[in-house]
Amino acid sequence: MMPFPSPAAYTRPGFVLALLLLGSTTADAESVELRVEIRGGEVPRAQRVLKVHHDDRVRIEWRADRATVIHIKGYDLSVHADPGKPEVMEFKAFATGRFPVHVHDVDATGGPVRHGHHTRPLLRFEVHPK
Ligand SMILES: [Cu+2]
Repeated sequence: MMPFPSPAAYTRPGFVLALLLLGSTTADAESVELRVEIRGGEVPRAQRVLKVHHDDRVRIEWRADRATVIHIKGYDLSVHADPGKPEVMEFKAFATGRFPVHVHDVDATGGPVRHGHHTRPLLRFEVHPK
């Protein structure tokens, strides 16, 4: 069972509650629901590492305050979130390791601008062995 953080633990001035962890234990893998809110291209410092376990079923809801492409490097997953339109990634944590998550601004065609990989990662997605 993943710990269920109290909302107060994640409250920071200027940020709405941005991360919610919901765990449900089964015999094998857990389902992990994460909710991440990006403001001004950042998440609060306390949320810059997302930890799950190998083979977990992961659902991440991304919210952003401007048009943003969110990209988990290594897993090669990306979504395009617009303000007021959260986007969801659902996948199995098939590979262990530490994966940077980048955000990209969106160009006129709606595609990602390349420069995102030259900036600091938004956060790191960690998949730990069981
Ligand atoms: Cu990227």
